Amino acid sequence: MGMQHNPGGASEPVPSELGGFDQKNTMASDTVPSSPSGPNFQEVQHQSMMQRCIALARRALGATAPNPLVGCVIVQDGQIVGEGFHPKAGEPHAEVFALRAAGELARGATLYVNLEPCNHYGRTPPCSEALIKAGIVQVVVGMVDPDPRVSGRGIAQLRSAGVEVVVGIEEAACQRLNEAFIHRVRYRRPFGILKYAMTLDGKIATTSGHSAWVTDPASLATVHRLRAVCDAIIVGGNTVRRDNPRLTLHRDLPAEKPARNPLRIIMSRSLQLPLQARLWQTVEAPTLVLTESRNPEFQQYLIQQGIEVINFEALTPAVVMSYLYERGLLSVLWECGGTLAAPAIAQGAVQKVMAFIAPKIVGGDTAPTPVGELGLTTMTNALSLEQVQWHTIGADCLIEGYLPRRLWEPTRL
Ligand code: AOF
Ligand code: ZN
Repeated sequence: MGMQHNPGGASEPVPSELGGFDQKNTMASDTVPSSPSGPNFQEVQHQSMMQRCIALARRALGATAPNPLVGCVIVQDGQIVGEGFHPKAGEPHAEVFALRAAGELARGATLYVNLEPCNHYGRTPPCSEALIKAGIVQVVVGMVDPDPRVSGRGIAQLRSAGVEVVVGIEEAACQRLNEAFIHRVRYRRPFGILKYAMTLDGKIATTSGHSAWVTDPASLATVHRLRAVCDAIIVGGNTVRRDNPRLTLHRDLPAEKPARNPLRIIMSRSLQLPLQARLWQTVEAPTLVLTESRNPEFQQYLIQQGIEVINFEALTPAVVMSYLYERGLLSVLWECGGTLAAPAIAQGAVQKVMAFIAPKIVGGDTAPTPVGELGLTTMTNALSLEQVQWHTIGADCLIEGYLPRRLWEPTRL
């Protein structure tokens, strides 16, 4: 006891999305609220420690696929005696790291974890049993695990062993942290984000195709941070031909947070792609080309440069998302132009939209726009985003929101 009460230490994520995608990347309170004065003391402590679990979990953002982001804190007599997070699939779960750190001090302690402890033998043994064995007497859980292998059974086992279990602390924040994992488990697809940058008059490039840069450097830095927390970026052949992008994080990330480049994916039916392109350099990040064109010479040319090529009968956004689910991806960032963005939306490959808007006007009747033909003829049919948030980034504005579920949720029979 005697530690400083600091419930406000929890960070306000800005912008908040995708695993609590966090611009400031600050750490939540590392102290347990002190002085048990008033009836809300315990609730404040629970919330504060759960926020700390979330902050710990975020340290592995972008590295855990197909597994969730999980952080864990163990508290004994008002002191944090152990904590940990899940670093990547195949490594121990967050609870195991926290138990190791706490050692004998776990006996009689309370354990906080943002996701229900597992109760199955997967890549690692069940955490519920480890908690019981270590003598944990109370477990505070952020949310029930949507994974059907667990889904309530971890909690039930703890309770049947006499452990007190509290469920649902900071539940909305825990769900947002793992929105990609929840989507993946529930719908057997990765979580899709469509990101684009446009001018105030709705153009993503000039009529001649020039697009560097629509937004200001602060927005670009935000995009790079977003890339770092996604498992893959998808573009179409047009983007490669017109923009010759690198799709990496470049150099603007802090040295203590080394860049983790996601898989760069090009969807190209025709395989009419340039011989020289920045995406063919795979030293910084891997490149995957998805196609339906049997062009053995060009495919061979790509493979020789370390690029993976996968052939499909019919290459569509829906088929690609199903394939990427099988590959174990949690989240996919669509950074394509309007021609690919439209079918991606129509086929349910996009759950969230992040639109950067720069206060610039470029005009041009034929200048490209972010979303191509959707077949909508009346404004009443427009796709209205839900849970919309606005952020200002320098002079730009970022609008983020979720596409209506009816677009992507499979209809139940
Ligand atoms: C994690 N990290 O800290 C917790 C998880 O294949 P496994 O054995 O790693 O099991 C993965 C499942 O374990 C995952 O889908 C989730 O249901 C549960 N909890 N997973 O990766 C953790 N606590
Ligand atoms: Zn576990």
